[in-house]
Amino acid sequence: LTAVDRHAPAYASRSVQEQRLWQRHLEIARFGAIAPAGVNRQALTAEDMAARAALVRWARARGFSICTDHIGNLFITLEGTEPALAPVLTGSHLDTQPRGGHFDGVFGVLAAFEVLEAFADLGIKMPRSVQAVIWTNEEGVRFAPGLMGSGVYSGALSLDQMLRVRDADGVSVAEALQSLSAIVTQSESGTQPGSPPHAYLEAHIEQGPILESQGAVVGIVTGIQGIRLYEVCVSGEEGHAGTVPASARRDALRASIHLADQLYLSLDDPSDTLRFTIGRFSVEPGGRSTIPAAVQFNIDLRHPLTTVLDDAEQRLMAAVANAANGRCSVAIQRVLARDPTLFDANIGRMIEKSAHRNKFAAMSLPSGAGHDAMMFPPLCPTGMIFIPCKGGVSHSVREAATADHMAAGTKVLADVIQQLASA
Ligand code: HGY
Ligand code: MN
Ligand code: MN
Repeated sequence: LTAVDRHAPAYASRSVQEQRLWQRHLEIARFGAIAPAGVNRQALTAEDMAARAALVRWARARGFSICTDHIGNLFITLEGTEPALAPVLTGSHLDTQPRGGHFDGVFGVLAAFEVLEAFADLGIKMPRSVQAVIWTNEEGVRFAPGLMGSGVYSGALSLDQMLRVRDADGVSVAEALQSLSAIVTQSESGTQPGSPPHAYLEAHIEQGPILESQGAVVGIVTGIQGIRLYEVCVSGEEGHAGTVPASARRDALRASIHLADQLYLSLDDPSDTLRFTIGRFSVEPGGRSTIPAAVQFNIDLRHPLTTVLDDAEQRLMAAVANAANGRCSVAIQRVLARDPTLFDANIGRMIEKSAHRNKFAAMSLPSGAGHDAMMFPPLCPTGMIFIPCKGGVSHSVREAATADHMAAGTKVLADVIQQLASA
């Protein structure tokens, strides 16, 4: 085949191997697997490191170069013929929710790696390097906030501040990162070239029911709704459950339940488009006969419009200020705020054309879920490719997707990347 043929847009997609992709998926699924289904592979734990180590082994076997940056993002590179050109980045995350599924994040990482393998199998060399990326701590379960690795990479979050974040056992991100050096030797690690990528693409399961209900295989993602994450701390005073009268109690749990109830009421949205979630609610010291001294809980707020998020934030802050007038003190910290993001229309068209060429039913849709991709529109043209997941279920052990849909999403990813890296 001539060089032109090799760069024929449909060329790369023909060399994506569904079975290889599915086998790698089954291998990664072992790291952090929980019985009888699902996975718990939280950021920078031994399970996360084991999954990263598998990717590094596979990358070394293919002769791809590997490096990390100071927040532990892992970059696997297929060198281009003109290394001075900004690379095309594609990837996602390996960390999961505590009772997560085997596809959220993983599919995007494995699709990115399969694309590198497909190019390498055919000896395709494009001007731009292509980097498959594993972003650190997208989920924000062990360490808050999520989107940490991509947030630091894109400059939206401070590296120093994130390195100091501690988990529930007091382990910092910096300490947890130390075990990464056993996987990627020092010579391979180091910060990435400062220049922004030429483009960023992410393949992901939809985590919603639209594609499946419409019979579509490929989702052309138009953008992601805005997201704001907060941490709330209510402080009271511990005491003996049997001796302290109600009139003298500073019961942090009672104050927190009242505040949470006020938040559910004031953030109720008749149009059901505002998404308000409290996912974690921890009580200290946690003795059955001790009056709670402190309660920590998170707030996850999302909506397609910034004006609605601003208004909701005002209502949220008013409820917190009102609760702070009680016997307990209340502190709230906004740990992440990302406006609604729009993806690149040109990349959207490339995704649509590839799906059409490969005869995959495709449709455009917005993303309700957050992704590392939301960090990139300020830096470079950005796009996402969705595939369906069963019943739209995600962040659950019931999450499921199929090998043929994974291969379809990966073929489209390969096509679009080949065009972007050849430009
Ligand atoms: O929370 C999210 O939207 C992402 O799945 N972590
Ligand atoms: Mn995800
Ligand atoms: Mn997720």
